Amino acid sequence: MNSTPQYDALVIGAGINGLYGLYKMREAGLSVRGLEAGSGVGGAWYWNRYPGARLDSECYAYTYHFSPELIEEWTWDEEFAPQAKLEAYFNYVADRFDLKKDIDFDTRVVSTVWDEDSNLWTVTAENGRTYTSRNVVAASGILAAPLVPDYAGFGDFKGTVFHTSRWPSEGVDFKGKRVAVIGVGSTGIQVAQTVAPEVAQLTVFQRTPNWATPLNNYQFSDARKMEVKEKSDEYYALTQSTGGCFLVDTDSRSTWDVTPEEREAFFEELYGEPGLTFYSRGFNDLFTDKAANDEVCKFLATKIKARVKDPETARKLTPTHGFATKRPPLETNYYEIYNQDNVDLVALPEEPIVRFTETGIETTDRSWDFDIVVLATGFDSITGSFVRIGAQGVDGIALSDYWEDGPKTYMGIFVHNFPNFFILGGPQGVNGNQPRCTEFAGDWITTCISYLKSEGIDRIEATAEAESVWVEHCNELVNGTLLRDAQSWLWGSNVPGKKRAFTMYIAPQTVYRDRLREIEANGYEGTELGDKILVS
Ligand code: NA7
Repeated sequence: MNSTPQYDALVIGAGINGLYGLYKMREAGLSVRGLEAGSGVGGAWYWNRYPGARLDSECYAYTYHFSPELIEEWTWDEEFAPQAKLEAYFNYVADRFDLKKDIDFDTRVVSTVWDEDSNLWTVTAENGRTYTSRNVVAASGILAAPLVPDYAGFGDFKGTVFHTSRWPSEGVDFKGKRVAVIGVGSTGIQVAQTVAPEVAQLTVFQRTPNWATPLNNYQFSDARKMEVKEKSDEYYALTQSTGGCFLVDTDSRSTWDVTPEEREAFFEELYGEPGLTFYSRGFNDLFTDKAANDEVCKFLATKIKARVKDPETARKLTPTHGFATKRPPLETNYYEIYNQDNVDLVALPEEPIVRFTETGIETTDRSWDFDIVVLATGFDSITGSFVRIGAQGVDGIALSDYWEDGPKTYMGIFVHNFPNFFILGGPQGVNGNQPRCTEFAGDWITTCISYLKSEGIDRIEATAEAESVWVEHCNELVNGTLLRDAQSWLWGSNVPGKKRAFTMYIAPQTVYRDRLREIEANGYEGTELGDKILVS
């Protein structure tokens, strides 16, 4: 193979992470091309256009901080932006920095093959386009590979079925329709609470109830619109100081440092605050002390009982797992929809789906006719989209096989056996408020690739030892918390047949960033740097 690549780097994915990576690498003078399966930019905010799709992190703390001009020019209207506003934002960014000319859209990568002789990747898309590159930056997203359950009779249903992350851009008319929503994660809850007022009948199929807390969104006054721009540096500094890159951090007190009355008052205060505050500003033992976590659950169970009139429905809606051991959804009047006569809840563990029929769905106890079935069933999370790009590393080893027992990475960026393959926003690395976490990782990867190029080094690979130490560290961290017993997509337990393995790094991002700085300062310790000279 000719060892002169077309590109220094190919960035797979033009979502939040990929767009940023592309921008940074181009600014650094690298030749770089973006490959995107969709027809537009925005990633999650391009694909997830279902009714009610909305951010649950504060938008001004979630989006990019790299350009003061961008912050000045763009105006947020409310605390938690809806999908259309976010898609518009990412288009604005892409146009403002002229990124689209460097992206191939409608280009779903299906094969990414390493050649050991030339130290190059050959990347092939479903549409037949082929590229060669010295480096691949996989930014395909942790919630990007949709999970569609395999129900008996699924193909017989004559109504319309949509997975929430493959939503038609022209929208769907729910008015007066008989609708099923399967799944009650963040997405299912957003869909159900949004369509409930207009449908003829809504039936929500729930496998596991979740602890949803109020989003408490609010519209910005003109003064507030200006304030979020003016304070952007202050907000940014906050996101860089907290564990999850959110605006708030864990309370310094334990649950037991306060009286029961003070505790109740604190929970009540958090319940009235916007967004993920309830868990990101909770007591410091929320994730380590079961009894402490139980106190939160008791408080939230009381709220469900108070908001849902039918005690049996309230019981079904009340989870048994610890608060935030699964990612907690945010809601707006979600619990109240069950007080409507035309809304039903089906608890699947008590009444499983038997089959789809031509006209609807049958459970063990009942059957319904539906016009529309919404699959809010989530994703082959964290690893799914990375495996689906068909990466084959040294000696043709497939990433899907290498990760069969769970993801193995060094710092969530490198994978042993996969030289010059960088993950931006994947397993075992960045975790929390994604854009704010990945900005640092994107800068770091850009510096690394630029360094390799300037030094004429054409190969970098994590050592097996560094990788196994990191994987072990990630596992140790989770084993010290209540997350260790969770049934959640963080463990892959939502995907039938997927081996249970923890996929994330859960120490504070401040610690993560320090470690990356250290690795860079020590000449990329934990990796082997090749000594071949680049052919120019
Ligand atoms: P989630 O959070 O994975 O939620 C998916 C939901 O679908 C969840 O309630 C699942 O139940 C349910 N599910 C999955 N498979 C089935 C089958 N076969 N039958 C019935 N129910 C099923 O995905 P979301 O899209 O809601 O949210 C993803 C993230 O996006 C979210 O956390 C935020 O970070 C934003 P389970 O709980 O697995 O029993």
